Amino acid sequence: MTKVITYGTFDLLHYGHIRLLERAKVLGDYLIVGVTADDFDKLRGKINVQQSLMERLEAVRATGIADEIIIEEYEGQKIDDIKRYGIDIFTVGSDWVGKFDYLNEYCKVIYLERTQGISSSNIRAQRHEVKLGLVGESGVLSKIEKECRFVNGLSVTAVYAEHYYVLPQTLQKLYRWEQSYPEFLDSVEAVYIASHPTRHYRDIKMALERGKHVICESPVVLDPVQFDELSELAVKKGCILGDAIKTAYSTAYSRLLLLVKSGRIGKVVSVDTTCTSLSDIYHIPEEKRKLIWNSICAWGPAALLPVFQLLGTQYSRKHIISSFADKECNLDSFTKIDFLYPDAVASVKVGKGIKSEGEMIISGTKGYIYVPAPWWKTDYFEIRYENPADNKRYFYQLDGEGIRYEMVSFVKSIETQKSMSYIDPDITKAISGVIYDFEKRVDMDII
Ligand code: C2G
Repeated sequence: MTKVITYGTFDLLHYGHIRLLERAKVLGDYLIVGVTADDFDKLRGKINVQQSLMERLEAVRATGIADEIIIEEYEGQKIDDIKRYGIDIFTVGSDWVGKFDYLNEYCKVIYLERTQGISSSNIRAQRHEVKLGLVGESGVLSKIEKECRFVNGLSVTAVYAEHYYVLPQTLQKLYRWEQSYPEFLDSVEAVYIASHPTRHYRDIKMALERGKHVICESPVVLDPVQFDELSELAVKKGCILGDAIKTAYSTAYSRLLLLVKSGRIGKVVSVDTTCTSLSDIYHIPEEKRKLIWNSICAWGPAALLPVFQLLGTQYSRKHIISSFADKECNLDSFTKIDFLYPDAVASVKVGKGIKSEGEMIISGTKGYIYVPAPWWKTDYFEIRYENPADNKRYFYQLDGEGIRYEMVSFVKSIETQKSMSYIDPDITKAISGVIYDFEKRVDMDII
């Protein structure tokens, strides 16, 4: 019996795929089809895959062509599979000519002519393109605009800023100075809000009232009551309201969470995170202080995310300790927050007026996870045990700091009308609650 194997993503299965499978089948007597797992596709740069692994598996199975279907999950799996299944022929479309010649060492390699005129990305590109507007003056907007170029189904068409002169150069061409915010909103279908946190509530509310989908830099709002109000408005309007903490969308970070939750380090007893970016926060001209994001807003959401995702938002007590560059403007140069849970503790340190080691350490009863600086945009982490020989290292490619994955998630939520799942709304609300208490000086000491 001649056994043939082929692999693919098979997203939005089309006749090009089916012709490939049919011709692969007649190369032998038994055809195995390897369908790529979501993470493996992400790792090899295919971030716009529209269908889930289950949907793609089902589509291939429904063709009735494959005798067996497996999942391709890691680099190098093809060699394992060829040996494990006793494969005689590996085949793939001619767009891969030369890429798999190394498999000739294990079996015969045949490249089949690719079917011209159809591809999953063409099908995806024919989908409706969501017109995205960028709001605010933050430098992150340049990264958003650049990363959106990798995202199918989304295009940045306009920018709105209260202070045109601070807009990054690359965005000024999208700025229409004569346009009011309502007129800007009417020209787009969705907005990415990165205005100053004190403006988020107003900017989000106006967008939702006009039926626009929203993803907003965290903290989404500075008062948890406002978050409840905006969440209800989003549901009423059938709009998405997403929290844009990029860390949540990085593969390494999300895999790290899964490993911790699966008990790999035992019970989590302590979560420690530090995020700093030293800037000259003490000499900012008076008139510009309102434009600056203070330390707790700039870094608090990222630093708090793992605490709330691993220990929950129902802490027993917290203690905020802050040092201020300008108390009246709420401009903290350094803030440390300690949390006490019934059976765990957490500590976050953030600062734009200090420099420290931006690492994360998650301590457990069997071992701990160490994420080196900058942990919040990491592609690497270690699980460490008492016996160093048991330590394990993990690397997951991270393109664009996680922003493109965040925007793919946003577009998918808009298309499916399912809320974004990476950050639980309760966590978004808890983050705004901590910042609310910071501003009201609740549970706080000042140094
Ligand atoms: N294909 C084709 N004609 C098309 C489109 C795709 O013959 N118009 C072939 C591809 O060459 C591939 C298979 O159909 O052999 C699946 O294509 P994709 O789903 O795009 O996946 P791809 O990443 O190309 O799969 O590691 C090998 C890769 O996984 C190959």
